[in-house]
Amino acid sequence: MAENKYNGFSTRAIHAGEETDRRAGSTGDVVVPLHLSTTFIWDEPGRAHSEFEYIRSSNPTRNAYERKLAALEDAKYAVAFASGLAAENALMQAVLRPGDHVVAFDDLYGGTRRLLEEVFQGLEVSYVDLSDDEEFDRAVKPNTRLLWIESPTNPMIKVCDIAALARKARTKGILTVVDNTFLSPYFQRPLALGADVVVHSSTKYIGGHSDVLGGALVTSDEGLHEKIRSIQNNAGAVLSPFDSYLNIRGLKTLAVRMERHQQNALRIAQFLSAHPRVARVLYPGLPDNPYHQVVKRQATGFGGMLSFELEGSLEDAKAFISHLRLFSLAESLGGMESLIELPSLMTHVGVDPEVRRAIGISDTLLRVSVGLEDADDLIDDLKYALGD
Ligand code: P1T
Repeated sequence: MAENKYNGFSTRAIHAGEETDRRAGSTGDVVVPLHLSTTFIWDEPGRAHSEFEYIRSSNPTRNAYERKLAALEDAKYAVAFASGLAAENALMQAVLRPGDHVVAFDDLYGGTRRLLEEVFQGLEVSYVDLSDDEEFDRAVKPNTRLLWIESPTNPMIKVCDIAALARKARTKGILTVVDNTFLSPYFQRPLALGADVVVHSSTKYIGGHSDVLGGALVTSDEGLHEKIRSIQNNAGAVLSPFDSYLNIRGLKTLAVRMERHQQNALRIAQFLSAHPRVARVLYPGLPDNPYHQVVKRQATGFGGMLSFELEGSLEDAKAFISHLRLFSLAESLGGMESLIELPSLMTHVGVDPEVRRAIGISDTLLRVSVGLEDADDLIDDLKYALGD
């Protein structure tokens, strides 16, 4: 299903999945059209006119988006869902049964934890620091079915050795899933590192403009793909045609956006590292970051997400935020505009305070989604809010 005839990432991002129909009588669209029809005619009962019957099962715009995303992850199949969590939910339904055990990175998006704990009751979940892959060996049990990785993690920007973990999991018959939201397929392709499935919240870098909610599951495992496709169709959390259209549009500029996100993030990380009011900066692009080498090995870039800890108290962190003029205080990430948030009171407020503390999410930890503005303006804004 994925088209492999183009080698370069941007060439594939722009062309894969939506070749122009040059047959006589076709309109010759250069851009895949937005198909809104919910239903399609049949020539006679039992004989549909085309491969399309009903929008939930299949839609030309969504199919084109799925083909493009699969091509970018070097995968055979991609399935597009209405949100990242809808995609995660479908994957859990496809592979997990009550009594199964999951090993997950201890630092995960809060919503993923809620799904594992509150929606899928009857699971056993061990949250461990997978940046040390021996923690995985210690956590595995006879009933372990799934290894759930985010790398880098949200919000502590920790990294694990995906290939080493996937190899260990495979020898034990455990499926490896990697949430690739933070680096996107431009910087990291987990299937090539041995993972079985990739999860995306396409709400972030894939959409890229903070205006479309979506998620996806990407795999080259045909059996798993069939199960996921069946759940998508039967449970119904599909991505709409318009949102598919927007994601196609987003993917075309992914490479140039990710490069600029990264350039800006590095400038900001360097600035913050040298500032006396900043206790520590978590960004693997800094050469002294503990994950710098592993990211260099398994990815082609460090991305646009960073976190940092201010010296002082929660009140100091709130005062700092209140003086920012360019960074918006908001959840989510991956859009054009720079965002900042306080995980302990925002994205991760639902995580048990004890667990938060153990992971390192302190009251003054700030997470930044570095946008595409001019780095000098972003740094000026930080300087002002830091009181320089
Ligand atoms: O919001 P949704 O599209 O359902 O995706 C959930 C999700 C999954 N995985 C990761 C790594 C995520 O960061 C998210 C959503 N995260 C935020 C909204 C946030 O501010 O971190």
